[in-house]
Amino acid sequence: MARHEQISTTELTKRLLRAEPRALARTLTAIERRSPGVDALLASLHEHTGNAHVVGITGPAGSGKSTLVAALTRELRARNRTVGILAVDPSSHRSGGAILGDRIRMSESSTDPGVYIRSLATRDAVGGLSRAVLDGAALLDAAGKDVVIVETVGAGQAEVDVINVADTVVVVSIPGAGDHVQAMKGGLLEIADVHVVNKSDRPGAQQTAAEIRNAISLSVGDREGGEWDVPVQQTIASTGSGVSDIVHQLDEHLVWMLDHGTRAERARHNATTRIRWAAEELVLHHLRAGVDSFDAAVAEVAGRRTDPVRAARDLLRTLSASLAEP
Ligand SMILES: Nc1nc2c(ncn2[C@@H]2O[C@H](COP(=O)(O)OP(=O)(O)OP(=O)(O)O)[C@@H](O)[C@H]2O)c(=O)[nH]1
Ligand SMILES: [Mg+2]
Repeated sequence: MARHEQISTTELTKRLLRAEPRALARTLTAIERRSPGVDALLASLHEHTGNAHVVGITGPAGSGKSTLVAALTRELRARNRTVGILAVDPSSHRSGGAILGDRIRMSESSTDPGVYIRSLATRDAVGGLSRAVLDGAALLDAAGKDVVIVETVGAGQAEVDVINVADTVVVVSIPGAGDHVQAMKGGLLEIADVHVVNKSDRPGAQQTAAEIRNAISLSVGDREGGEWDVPVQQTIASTGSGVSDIVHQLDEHLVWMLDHGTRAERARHNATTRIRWAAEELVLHHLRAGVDSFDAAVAEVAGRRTDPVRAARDLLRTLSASLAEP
């Protein structure tokens, strides 16, 4: 790496650790694009991570997630906690992040240096987005945010993957969405640490909350002692009603995880995922960069002069040789 680049990485790291908004914005863009140099930057930040409470908020489009995030942010700021927010927009044709930004901007948080908000989108495959979210959350963690909130529209497996980066997963439902409760089974229902029935100013909120409680007990069975008791909380995010209860439940969940070793378990899960992605990327990059040797291997295997496993081993051997270079 060139000397001036090294200096700028050090300087940028300092600014990031001070949570300077421009440095954060620049780095999040680099994370989205997976620009060269971003790995070195993240490497220098890694030792400063692991302190934030990462909260994932998911649920159907329009269920009030952004409104809830804005209300939660107000509650957290009232408790003097700093907040980083990533609004994930997998398709990028919607503007969830922008809407969330508007809500925050309309509120007191707009000029508050204790709040940093950014939407994340990437045209890459879902794995790419998950990785950007993990890296983005780590960045805001290193920047000293006490709570990092990730908002994502929950529809399928892709969102389950994205939200898995969180310490605490909040799933938002709305009244009268019986189909939604059905659809959650085998996915969001089980990964929720806190269920929220938002728009509880509408009819049927109590019934929806009861349906969710019922679905939880059916899927999990009778909880034995030592298991987190998933709360189902009704809120009206637009007025803030019930939101301080959510903050309380988030705190309780964090304490529970620390007491039960679950947080360390999630940290290991997180580390496993990140190592795998990094290794896969190195291998794929190597295979793409070495098109010639890859083509040669294809010819050898097709010509029955070698077999696929031996060819793969040979390719990986040259990879490890190239990694060993300074
Ligand atoms: N009646 C009622 N409306 C609400 C409540 N919370 C949010 N809304 C409204 O619901 C609409 C959608 O809110 P958002 O916060 O943008 O919902 P979202 O889930 O973030 O939407 P996407 O990010 O687009 O998926 C807005 O018009 C909000 O004002 C609530 O508790 N009650
Ligand atoms: Mg939204």
